Amino acid sequence: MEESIIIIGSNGQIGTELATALRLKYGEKSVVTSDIRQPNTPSQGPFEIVNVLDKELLQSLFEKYKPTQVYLLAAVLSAVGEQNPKLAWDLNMTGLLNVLDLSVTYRVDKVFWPSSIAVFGPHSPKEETPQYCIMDPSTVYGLSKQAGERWCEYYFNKYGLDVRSIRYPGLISWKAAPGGGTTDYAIHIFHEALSKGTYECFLSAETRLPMLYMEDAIQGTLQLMDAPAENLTIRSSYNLTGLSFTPAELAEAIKVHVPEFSISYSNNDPRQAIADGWPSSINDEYARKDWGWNPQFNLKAMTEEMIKNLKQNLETT
Ligand code: VAH
Repeated sequence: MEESIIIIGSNGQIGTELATALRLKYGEKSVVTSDIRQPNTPSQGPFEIVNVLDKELLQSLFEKYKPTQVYLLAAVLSAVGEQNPKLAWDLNMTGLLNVLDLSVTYRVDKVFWPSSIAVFGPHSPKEETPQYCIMDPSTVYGLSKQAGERWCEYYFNKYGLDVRSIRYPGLISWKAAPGGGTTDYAIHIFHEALSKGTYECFLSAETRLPMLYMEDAIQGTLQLMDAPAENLTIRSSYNLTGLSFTPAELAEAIKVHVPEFSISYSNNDPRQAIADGWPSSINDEYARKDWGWNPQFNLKAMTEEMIKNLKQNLETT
């Protein structure tokens, strides 16, 4: 059967690259991108303006395209969410419930919704954080993702909706700007290393966080969505990671390419407290076992890719 895919929140860091990957896989006309405003660059396929909180408008999209797959990526991330907690809760939760409801009504085959390692908190195991453990998130973003995971599992068990989810760690990419998260330093640092030769990091030198290069994240998302439903043992959200590093380690990796690069550290940024409540590393054994997760990019390979592509961008702009 011809796939009809809707991506909600396609202008963001994940959506930009997921749209390209899905259009490559299913054809440009089969993938409808949508967001609250027009994308910065012309869409390579059908695009719709939508607000995930406007259920009627959202329903008109489901009516028009009768989607077989829906990817809900619209969200307020950790740092921005702390500046506007009610908006973060409303958009992240009501948005998800609107999409889950409509996906049941329109018998959507598969739904994807991103969770985050932000669901863990200060009492979660810090190293190799397991799939199941104490989760006491301290940000609105984290608790909205924790609640969202429970709703996804509920809609699977109660309505048989095949909704699938990944707890993304910090995502590193060069194609689209990050969306106001705590791990954004690991992207800003590359831009500043190449443009200024120096970067003031808002996290401390030894703040170790789980991360993932975007190419791995996109491939992993497609792998999960292609996996036979009967293989999936997790219907809340899968732990996933590719690597873990500290700002000091990332700076050393960058210096291999930008020898003159220097890093300094501000010590009063509110994002430090957010990062301190998150895992340093993640155990993603369930993803490896259930659907063959196998990330390709380590710190060296990711740094090479980021520097190479950002340098090309600087030369062509
Ligand atoms: C954030 N980039 O920093 C997101 C992510 C694990 C971090 O969820 O909020």
